Amino acid sequence: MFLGLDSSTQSLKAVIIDPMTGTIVSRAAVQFASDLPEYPAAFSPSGDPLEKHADPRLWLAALDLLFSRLRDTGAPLDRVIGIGGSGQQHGSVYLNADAAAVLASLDAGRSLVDQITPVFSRATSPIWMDSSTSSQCADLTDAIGPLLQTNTGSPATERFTGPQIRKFSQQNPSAYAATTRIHLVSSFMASVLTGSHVPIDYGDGSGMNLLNLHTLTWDPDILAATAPGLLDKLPPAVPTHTVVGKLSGYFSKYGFAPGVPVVAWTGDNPASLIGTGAARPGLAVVSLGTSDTFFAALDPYRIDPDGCGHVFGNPAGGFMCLTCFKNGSLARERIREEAGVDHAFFDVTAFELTPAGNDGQLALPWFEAEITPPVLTTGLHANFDFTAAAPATRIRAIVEAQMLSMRVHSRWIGDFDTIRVTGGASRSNGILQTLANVFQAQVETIAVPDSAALGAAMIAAHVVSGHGYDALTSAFAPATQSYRPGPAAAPVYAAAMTTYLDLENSVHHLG
Ligand code: XUL
Repeated sequence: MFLGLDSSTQSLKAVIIDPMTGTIVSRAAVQFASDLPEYPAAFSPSGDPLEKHADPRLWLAALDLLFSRLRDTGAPLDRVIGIGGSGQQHGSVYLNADAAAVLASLDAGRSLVDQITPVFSRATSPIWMDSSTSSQCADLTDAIGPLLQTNTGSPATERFTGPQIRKFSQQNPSAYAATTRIHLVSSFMASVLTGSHVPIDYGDGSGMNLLNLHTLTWDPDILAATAPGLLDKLPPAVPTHTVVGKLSGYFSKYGFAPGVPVVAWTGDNPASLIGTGAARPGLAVVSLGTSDTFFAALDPYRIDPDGCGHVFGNPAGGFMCLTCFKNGSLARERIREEAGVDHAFFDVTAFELTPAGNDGQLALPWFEAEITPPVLTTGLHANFDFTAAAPATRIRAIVEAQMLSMRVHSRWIGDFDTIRVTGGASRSNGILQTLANVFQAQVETIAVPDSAALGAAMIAAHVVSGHGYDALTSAFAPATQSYRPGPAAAPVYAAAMTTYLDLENSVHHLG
């Protein structure tokens, strides 16, 4: 059996799969807001609303809590023979010179938080929701020019780890100097599991603006422009298909067998590429989570001419492309709550009460600074009187604008006949039918909503025991429902696209 973990923005999830029987044996989750409210998951240490950090003790406490829940509910942890994982992308963890010794001698009688807290050289971890590094991005663009995007797959990007490291090194040079190891959330979690500093995989490493995707090594010129002495602080970069260590004896208390291999952790989106069965080019995936993302395997390597999309390593080899929309499910939830309606109304009824195209009424819910397109002016931007409109009209205006934005900003990747959808909002018939109509593509849902944790378990099964991805996909990620595009909707959304672009451009001007 194989364990997949996903340390995301709002939760830590576990999935245990048994490829011999094709069954999901156990699932468990720790919800950060309700289970561990003492450790904030997204806050601003300085008060700047563009800054978003997490308390890294959260991830340690969540790991102990998740494993104790799995043990207490009788999950067969003793039969796990490989562990994989994924983390929210771009977030970084800063450790001092004592970290290696502390990780290597974890005492099962004490908690991870107690033991590891003293080795953080930075008390907080910037996460992917942070957009406070515009000036560091400008520095990197000035220093490296277009080669930054050509080589790393992304232009200088606020939430990416390189600009975040630069900001830390400028604002707190002594704490930066005391930092001997900088991990991503993914490699940090894998380091805790193995009790040693482990490498960063290409999938998540490409979300740093530091990894040269042509050489698959840290780019010396970009590192030099980012922060002093950075190479010595970074773990090596390796393919995702690498066993990075064995499970630390600390975790025996939860019932694990000794020495279980731990496979390199990757980013949540690269893991979802595997977990949705989209490792090969041809299928696109829309993940409707805290952020909405659109991604697909990419062959050959190419970059977004508009500079909004990214290229990451594909865990199965080669590359994937991704476009990220920050205002995803949290924005939808806020609109639903403000409208005073339940999920059934939001997911279904609102779409029955309103026509496709919403009579041209669109609204962009950019309550947080948006990533795609990059807009720092927060707020709701509508082309009609939003507050006076009926709840159903407001809901369709938001969902259609989100889907049209996805269509516009993923055009560089190409057209797809089939899109697979994952994440919490993939339960909404209204959203799925709208997606099918806007893209004029078949939309499929899959059996498991937590596709990142599933993908991590599939990666572990592939690397440790040689299970093929095709067989794993048919067993664990079959399509369960499909939505066909309505041909009558094609001209409606072709016209809506123009209306959408007018709205987006008008907000950009506020910019
Ligand atoms: C991707 C991104 C987000 C996070 C969410 O670039 O920033 O999707 O990975 O966890």
